Amino acid sequence: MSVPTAFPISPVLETMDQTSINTIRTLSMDGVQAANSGHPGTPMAMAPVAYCLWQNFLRFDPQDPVWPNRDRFVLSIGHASMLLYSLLHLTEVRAVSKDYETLGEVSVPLDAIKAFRQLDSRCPGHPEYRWTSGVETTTGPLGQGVATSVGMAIARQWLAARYNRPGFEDLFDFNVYALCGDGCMMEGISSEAASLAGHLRLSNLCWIYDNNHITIEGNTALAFTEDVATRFIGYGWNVTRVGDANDLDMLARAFRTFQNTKDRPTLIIVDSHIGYGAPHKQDTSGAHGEPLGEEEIRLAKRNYGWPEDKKFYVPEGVYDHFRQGIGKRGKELRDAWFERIGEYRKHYPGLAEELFQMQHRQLPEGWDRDLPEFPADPKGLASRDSSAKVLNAIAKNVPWLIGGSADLGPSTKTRITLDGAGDFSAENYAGRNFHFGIREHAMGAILNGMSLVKVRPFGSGFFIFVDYMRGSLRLSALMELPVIYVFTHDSIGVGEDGPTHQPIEQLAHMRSMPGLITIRPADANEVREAWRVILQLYHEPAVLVLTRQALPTIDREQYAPASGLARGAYILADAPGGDPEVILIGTGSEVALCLDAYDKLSKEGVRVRVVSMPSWELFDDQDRNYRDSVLPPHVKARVSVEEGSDFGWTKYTGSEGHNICIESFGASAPLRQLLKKFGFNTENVVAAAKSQIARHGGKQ
Ligand SMILES: Cc1ncc(C[n+]2csc(CCOP(=O)(O)OP(=O)(O)O)c2C)c(N)n1
Ligand SMILES: [Mg+2]
Repeated sequence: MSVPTAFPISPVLETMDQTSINTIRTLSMDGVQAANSGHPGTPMAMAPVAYCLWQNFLRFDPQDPVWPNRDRFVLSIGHASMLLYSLLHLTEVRAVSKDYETLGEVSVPLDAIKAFRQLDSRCPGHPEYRWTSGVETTTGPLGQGVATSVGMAIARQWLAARYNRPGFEDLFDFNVYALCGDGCMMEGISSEAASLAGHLRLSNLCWIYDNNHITIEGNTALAFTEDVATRFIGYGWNVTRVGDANDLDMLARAFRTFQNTKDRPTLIIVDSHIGYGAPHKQDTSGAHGEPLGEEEIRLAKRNYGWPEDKKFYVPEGVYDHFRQGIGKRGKELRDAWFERIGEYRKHYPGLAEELFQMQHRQLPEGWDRDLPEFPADPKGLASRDSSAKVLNAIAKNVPWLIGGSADLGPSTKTRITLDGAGDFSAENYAGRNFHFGIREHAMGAILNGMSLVKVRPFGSGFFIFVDYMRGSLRLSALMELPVIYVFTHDSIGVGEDGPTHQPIEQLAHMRSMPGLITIRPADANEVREAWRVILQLYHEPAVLVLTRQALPTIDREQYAPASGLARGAYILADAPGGDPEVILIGTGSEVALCLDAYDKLSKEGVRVRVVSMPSWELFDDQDRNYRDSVLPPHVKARVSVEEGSDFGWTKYTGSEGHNICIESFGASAPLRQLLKKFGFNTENVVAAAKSQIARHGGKQ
């Protein structure tokens, strides 16, 4: 643990560069100290890097932090949040409303920094998108930020390919910078994302790696000795080094190298000293996760040539210095861009309108006009197949609906087959079909990044592999991004592939996540309605859960229309007079089974209601009257039928209800055998219904 003998001693503050850097450092230290929690060391070390980038390179207008062609800055080391908050404060970034209006006030006032990590402060523990204007994406789970930055870079390439036109070649030319650390580098998601970024030759992407050799447990020698540079060269990246985080000239050179590299992403490896300037904590994990302490702060400030007793001190001229740098440059670029977009609108009114709608998360007029109707058909089709038809009908009218799969497109049927849709690749950034490779976790984060740039992305895979992407999916929900996840092979219905491929607890898992809408449609027409709902989501990601096997297309003349899906659950078939003695509740492939049982029971004179319940979340959102009309509280005899865990079902069936479910892992066998083994047959549903009626005292 070497502590440099000489710190930059500057009794008179040397230059505005140095003063600004030290302001970032000391604000960060003071914020963490006041909160008595947080991570001071990395902001202290990386302040010059962030300063150099923001002040000299970033094309970002603090007055309008949502300008579409701004460069993106992602703080993948979310624990170093004070670094970002200091920058947002010093550059006087303005707050933006949920409707994308720039408000007059600043996003991060000094009081917010003083209230770092306190309830309702604009400076929460980790940067939160939507909560603090200027935060481009929520970070904290290491690796997510860098992976998300790949999605942003991809979306920019796609926007450029579609919307940049002769005379407007630079309409979209923004760069994406992400600051990461050892933790991000160790997380597998960064490898997945970097591999894809290299493959796609995303030259607008720059990761800056804080190579400080320190993580929480101590020196990285404990667990991380790989050669990161060689690894990234292997991915096809341009790799450059800056041997000293304080060397502004070398940093500037590295950023210029990035800007001049036109055929691949760039990794800048920066050697830094965590806790720079703190005499007892520098280069130790002690600088990572706890406040420095009053005395250490005093000594560090002395080393910086800073007034030792001043807290949250912003020397005169610092705000103005930032105004003259990033502020002036950003505003000029932003204003010029809006002038250009006015011109663009004259030349390309259609494209300009698309951009406007996309950037405001609106849908084009008539977006749903080609949605198919599916005729009743006892043989039916798999919901993945009906979904393919619906997806394509929408993709025809929503040009920025783009996405793909983690190497399972032929199985998930998510290919956009329209003429000219094409494949997104390094040679064709205009393609609408994406190949994420077998990288589910990164796919989720990349979808988030794409959504943050406001295209409408979808990603697909086998439902079981949602386990591989939970971290990024959770961030979709936390950030309230309308990302679309299409998951097929949704149950033991996959048959022979066996328990490794048969989801059991995944539905419960999805339903337990706040802010996520999960829909498991029962037939082709419910699939259409599911997509209709999903496209109109504004603040929620959706998980569409589909079958591999065929599902009968329900006769909607006989039973209720599929539009009931929008309310989450609806009465599909009812007892005479709407007065059931037992309710069967099914989802997805099990709804047909409920209808069979309904037929049988009705013939025996039992008064049955069948409720199709494709989405718990949509149902829970309905008013009490509606919910009670579907599941009348006095009807206690209830049976749920779902090929998965019963976890949570008692919410609808009551503790005295019956849940036909699967409480173990599945098994490898043809579906017919599995249905028998796990009891998914009409006899079982009928028997459960009768025993429920008996249990609850017969006719009710
Ligand atoms: C996925 C994930 N795992 C664990 C953590 C907890 N954590 C926060 S910071 C950190 C160490 C990070 O080390 P590094 O990235 O080198 O940052 P530095 O300490 O150098 O700032 C860990 C393990 C986390 N935030 N995210
Ligand atoms: Mg580190």
